[in-house]
This record gives sequence, C-alpha cells and structure tokens, in this order.
Amino acid sequence: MHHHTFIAEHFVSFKRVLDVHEFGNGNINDTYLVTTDVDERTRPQEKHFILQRINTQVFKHPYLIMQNMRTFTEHMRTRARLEGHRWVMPRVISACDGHDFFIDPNGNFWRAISYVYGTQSFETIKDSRLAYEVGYALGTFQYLISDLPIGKLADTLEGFHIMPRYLQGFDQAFSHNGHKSSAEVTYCLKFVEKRRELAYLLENARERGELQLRPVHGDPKVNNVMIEESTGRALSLVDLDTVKPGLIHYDIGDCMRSGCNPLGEETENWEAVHFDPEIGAAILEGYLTQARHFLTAADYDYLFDSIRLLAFELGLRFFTDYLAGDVYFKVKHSQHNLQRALVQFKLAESIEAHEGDIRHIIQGMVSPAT
Ligand code: GN1
Ligand code: MG
Repeated sequence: MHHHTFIAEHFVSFKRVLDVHEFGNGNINDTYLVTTDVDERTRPQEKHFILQRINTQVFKHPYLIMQNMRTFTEHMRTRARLEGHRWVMPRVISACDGHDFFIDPNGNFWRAISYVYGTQSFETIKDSRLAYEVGYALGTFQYLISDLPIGKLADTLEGFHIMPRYLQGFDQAFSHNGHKSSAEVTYCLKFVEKRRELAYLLENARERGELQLRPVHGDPKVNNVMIEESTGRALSLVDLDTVKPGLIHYDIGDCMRSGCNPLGEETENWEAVHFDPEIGAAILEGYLTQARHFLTAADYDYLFDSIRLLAFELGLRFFTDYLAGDVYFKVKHSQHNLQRALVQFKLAESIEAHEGDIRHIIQGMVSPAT
C-alpha cells in the first residue's frame, strides 16, 4: 500500500481510500487531497478530505492547534447558523482511535480536515468580483469569531506577525551570514535599513492600548479563500493553524499584500511586481461590509500602515530565511527565498508609491460621500 494511503486510512471507517495526491502549495505543512469511495451523490461532503502533515519544527504544539480548531470552528459554525450567514467551517476529522491526529511510525504528526465541497481557490485575483469576495471572506471570518474571548485560544505560533521580533531575527541571521552578497542582497539590505522604524508601528499602538488583541486568522491569503463554483461567492476561509489572538491588522494587511499583487508572490519577474489599487478597493469594500460592525476608529487609522507593513514583514521573513539557509519556508531552489523577498519588497515600494490613493480609498469608505 502506498505510504500516504496507509496514513489516510487511519481517518476513514466504513469507506475506502481511492487516491491521495499533493494539494495546493503550502510553504510550511505538507497537504494532500484524499478521495474516498463514498457515493458523491448521496454524501458529497465525504467524497474528499484534506490530509496534512504538520511541520512540527514550526508548530511546536500541534495538539494545541487541534484543540483551538475544535473550539473556534464550533463557535463560528453556531454563530453563522444563528445569524443566517452562508458560511462553512471545515470540520476536524477524528482518527479511528478517536484522537484528533495520527502519529506515524516515524513520529510525524498527521491530521485530517473536511474539504469544503463544491469550492475552489485561486492563486491571484483577476477581477474585482473575486476581490470583493476575498475581502468579504476575511470580514465574515473575523466577524464570526469576534465574540470568542481570546482567552479561549492558545497561542499556536509564538511571535507570529510580531514585526520587532522578525527584525531581531533578521539582525541575527545577518550577523551570522554576512558573506552572502549580490546586487539583489544589497538592494534588500538597503530596503530594510530604510524602514526599520516601521517595524514598531503596530506593536507600539497595541502597547499604548490604541489597538486591541482579538481572535484573528493569521494567514488570509487569496488561495485560502474557498469560492463556491456554482455561484462565485466566498463560502469559507481555510488554513486555520494560525488562528489565535492578534491584531486584525495582520489579517487585512496580509490579505491585501496577497490579493493586490496580480503577478502573485511566486513570480520570478520581481521587477514588474506592483500593487493594484482597484483590486485593493474591491477587497476593502467586501471586507468592510462585515468588519464595519466591529472596527474602531483607531482600527481604521492603522489600515494603510498595516498594508504596507505586512508586505515588508513577509519580505523580511523570506530574506531572513534566505540568509539563515532556508530553515523555515520550503524552497525549490537556492535563490527561492531571495526571489520571494524581492517580490514583497517591490510590492511594499509600490504600496508606498500609492499611499495617497490607498488612504483616499480608505477615507472614502469610513465616511462615504452622501
Ligand atoms: C506560509 O504555508 P502557507 O503558505 O500557508 C506562512 C505565512 C505566509 C505564507 C506566504 C505559519 O503560509 O505566514 O504569509 O507562507 N505561514 C506560517 O505564502 O509561517
Ligand atoms: Mg498557511
């Protein structure tokens, strides 16, 4: 029996595994789509499920992830039902022994989650309609989880999105790996040097009490939004390992840096990378239909900064990993993390160049002209 079929079989009873193949292109965990032999017409939700090997170098407490997932998916599913939202939360699928996971003979941590039936996802945004849905998905997610007390969520990834910590990590990696040099590396170093103070912007606002911790998604990039094939509407936001207390700005910044980059974060053509303000406006519009119910005036004040900061942050994380020898993100070649860093830094530059437009768009949405 194929190794992955053997693993998948631990999550099915009364049905057989027909196929397991790699799915998506996550940078951390290994993800597979499993196909079972159930009759698609009678039990469509069970035809496929997602099987994942959690990267325990990154996620040191996978049990907490599963515990969190039970807590907030349950909470959000109930709220969605009570308030009549068309929304689907993926379900944790127990292993046959009743646990939320399966540890294979090599010590790998595996878990299974339901696949949101009849949906697909996209790597980049081609039109405003999809952009609106992506924003709507993030707003709905944040809304449905907004009344869950943060004390109920464990911290699944310490320091995640805490920009001053990434800056520290960068300084360390740089001092140990100062030998890597090229025109691109020099560009990246200068880029970071010029923007060091930005790193403290959101965390200082949080320390001053202007911004509050809330439950956030942590990784709302475009390809985590599940779009219903028959309607084109967003039905779910998946990839839930980083749901934990944080600033909603991490989410909106991440969603915008991902959605408004038409070339995508994996392009080799980094010099052509740019921010598309029209897509940005549509994402924000969809987002605010839901988020306006819980955003404060201070939250709006930091929206622009968060868009700029999250592109900078991800670029810095990729660049640091490049300097450190690719210890965090999966890479396909030795320059991969450098290339990814350049993409995010170019994007951040474009966001800076569009600062006026973006602030104008946000302003127009806070106090719409009547
Ligand atoms: C990682 O593995 P994936 O693609 O879901 C990363 C995110 C980055 C993203 C960039 C836990 O997510 O923070 O935005 O790559 N996740 C973690 O593609 O570090
Ligand atoms: Mg992810």
